[in-house]
Amino acid sequence: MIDLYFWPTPNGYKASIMLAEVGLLGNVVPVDITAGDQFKSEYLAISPNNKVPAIVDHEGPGGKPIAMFESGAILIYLAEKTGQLLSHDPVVRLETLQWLMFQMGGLGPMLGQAHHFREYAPEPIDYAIQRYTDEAARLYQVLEKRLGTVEYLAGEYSIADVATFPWIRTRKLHGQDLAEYPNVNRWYQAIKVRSSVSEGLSVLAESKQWKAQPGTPEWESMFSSGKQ
Ligand SMILES: N[C@@H](CCC(=O)N[C@@H](CS)C(=O)NCC(=O)O)C(=O)O
Repeated sequence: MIDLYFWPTPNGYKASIMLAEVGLLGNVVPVDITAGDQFKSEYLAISPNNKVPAIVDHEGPGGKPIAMFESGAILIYLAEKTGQLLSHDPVVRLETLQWLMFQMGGLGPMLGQAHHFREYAPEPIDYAIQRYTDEAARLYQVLEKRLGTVEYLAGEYSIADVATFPWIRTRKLHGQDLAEYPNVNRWYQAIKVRSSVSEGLSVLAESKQWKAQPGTPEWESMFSSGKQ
């Protein structure tokens, strides 16, 4: 049994989609990041960086419980545990890990900044909006070029796609339009129709309409510094 500590956000969906893909989606523990749940000591014991997602696998390595944070590590863990979505072919495996790291180290953080400065900053800062929207467009072009040569990021469907898909879903928030990226659009539509993806996206659907406007307690919970 695996507990998923979750809130419906792009990083959260990586874990819920992956658990659905490998048939292990079960107990979901809501971590309401708009209410400050991520700073509670019992959650920090599992996820010391106060972010979602996290998992606790009660049957981890050696049959012992293990807690995991960082979505990329969670995806690798679940892929290795189940033998799914991370090829045993050494070259495909390395392709998968490269594109997973591209998502973790580049696409996610930069799109997150674009989203932040476009939607959440207390006052508009033109330089930041321009910089991160341009960087989002540049990263989309990297994906566009790659997906013009392969069906999925590592050639076959893998954890690299699971990590990337939820961020492309929120493209309007970082100022991008799939009409400008036909290869990304083809890839996106192919993943969107997977039943496991729908299952992963349905987790805590009732909590999805959260808002975090500046000046609200929700915004404070997510963006004020020095919380820990
Ligand atoms: N590198 C982390 C990033 C996770 C992350 O940024 N999660 C956001 C939601 S998408 C969060 O929990 N924010 C709450 C906060 O920062 O207090 C991962 O990939 O797991």
